[in-house]
Amino acid sequence: MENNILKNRIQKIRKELLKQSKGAVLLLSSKPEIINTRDLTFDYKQDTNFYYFTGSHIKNTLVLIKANEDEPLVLSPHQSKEEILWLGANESPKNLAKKIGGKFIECDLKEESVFKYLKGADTLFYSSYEYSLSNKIAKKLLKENTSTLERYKLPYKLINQDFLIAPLRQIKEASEIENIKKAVNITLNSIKELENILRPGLTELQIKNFLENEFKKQGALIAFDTIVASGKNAATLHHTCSNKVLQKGEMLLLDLGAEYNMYAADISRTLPVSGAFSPLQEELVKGVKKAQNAAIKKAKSGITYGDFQKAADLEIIKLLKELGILKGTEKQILEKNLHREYFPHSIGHSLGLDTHDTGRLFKDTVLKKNMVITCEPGIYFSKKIKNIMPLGIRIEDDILIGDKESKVIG
Ligand SMILES: [Mn+2]
Repeated sequence: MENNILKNRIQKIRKELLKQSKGAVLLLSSKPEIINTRDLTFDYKQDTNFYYFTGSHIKNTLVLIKANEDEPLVLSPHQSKEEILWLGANESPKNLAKKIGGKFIECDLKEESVFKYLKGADTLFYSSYEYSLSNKIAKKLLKENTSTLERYKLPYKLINQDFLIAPLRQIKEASEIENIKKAVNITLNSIKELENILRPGLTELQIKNFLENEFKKQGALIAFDTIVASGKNAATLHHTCSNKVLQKGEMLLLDLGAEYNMYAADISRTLPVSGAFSPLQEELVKGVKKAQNAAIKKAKSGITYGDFQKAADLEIIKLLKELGILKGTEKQILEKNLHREYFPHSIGHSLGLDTHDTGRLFKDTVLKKNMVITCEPGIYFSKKIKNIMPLGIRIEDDILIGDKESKVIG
């Protein structure tokens, strides 16, 4: 990543820190490795707030950005020869400091050692990730009473850093949009490849492996565990992929995303296992697609997330009425939320370095230019209703909010 982009972000966040207090400090920490079993760890993905300001995959490192100091501090311990032999040389913290216009300080990262660099600060923006060093330091401070902290000139106001950073991360820069676009296109290509081989007799797990292998062939990673659900399994929103064999006439629900340069895609499709939908399946899929189109058409800068959701809700309600499942006026159904039984999740979320990106969308959140969000209406029947066998349909695309309209990415 270009150094200027990083330096720019750091200066922007310093301005936000200054609005809080001259003594405000943002404490970013690299993600600790998490043990899976015994001495083996899970796949490593850098803490996304840390990455946003450093563009670095370095481990065991803290970065302190202070409101009243130009240069961020990079604190990192000495790496022993043995550590380097087993784990490779940590990306040099000295280079990282240079890259972001900061100062490198060798530090064992013990809490008391870090406190030295927090002296004089009154407000600490810490990481909400409980295993992170940033969070542990905040917890240690929280154990002390305010007067003790004031006496030792340590931060006594502790705030979750997401509140500070999310508004910045929610508005995507050009390079970020490019990365998301690449992730989306890799995901869509993989689905196309699957369509060429999709047939009854395959298992859900075989399909999951096929799709995830396609991501890797195209140079991407997997943003989140791929959901492959066929037939009635699709009525379970986060179905765990199984050895179930796909049957003729069933539908297949996919929810998947490639990760490219740390950025995620998040796409869902509902496909006919045998190549063509039945008339009833087609009616349902078209209804969900209509809901998606209505929401996409509504989405633009200045519109609330609530209105974006409502546009999709109204179409899903129309469909449920046509099917004879719900009765009453659209207004009544909407007010009583009767359609939620069949469309129980929200219409979308922010997308970026995290699949569920920082910056939660609430009913009254106003959409802004260059936000990237998902648009994913669905309809689910967990038991037979009328002539509909248990099934689930979800269609999800990623959209870029503009001033006058939103655009589907990909
Ligand atoms: Mn999603």
